[in-house]
Amino acid sequence: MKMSNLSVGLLSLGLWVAAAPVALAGDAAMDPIEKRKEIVDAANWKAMESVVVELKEHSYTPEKLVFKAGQPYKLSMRNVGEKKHYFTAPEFFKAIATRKVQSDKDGEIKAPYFLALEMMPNGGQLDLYFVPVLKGSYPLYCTESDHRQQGMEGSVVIE
Ligand SMILES: [Cu+2]
Repeated sequence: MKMSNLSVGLLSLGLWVAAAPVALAGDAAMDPIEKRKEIVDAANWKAMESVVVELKEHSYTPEKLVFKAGQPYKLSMRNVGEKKHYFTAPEFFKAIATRKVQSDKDGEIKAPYFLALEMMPNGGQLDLYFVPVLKGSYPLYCTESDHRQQGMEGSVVIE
């Protein structure tokens, strides 16, 4: 009885070890939320780097954001324009472990991931705290009105 339990235990362990590298290399959308929480909890937030992106009619500055996988970041998104603007980047949001989004005045939201963030005109700002996980280049665009057609798009790269 004990031998058989041991065998089953070793077999399970063997399967888990074999499966782990596959899971790490897997698709972002398939990563369990618990894994993202572990990444956020394990990150050294004292070594966090701050990056600012400004939104206005009709552009992102800079239009290409580059982050290093595994490095914790605060990305401050500032709307310096006179219309509202979106930071829409669903594939990027799926490729990161999100800690929270914070507004200095209004509080913070903790969620496993976002699809789009909207900043109000004339100084609206949201800060995204995250750890980049999956390397790649992801599209960024504004879903407000015809802004994307007017050229309001960019990219977010994790390297
Ligand atoms: Cu816009």
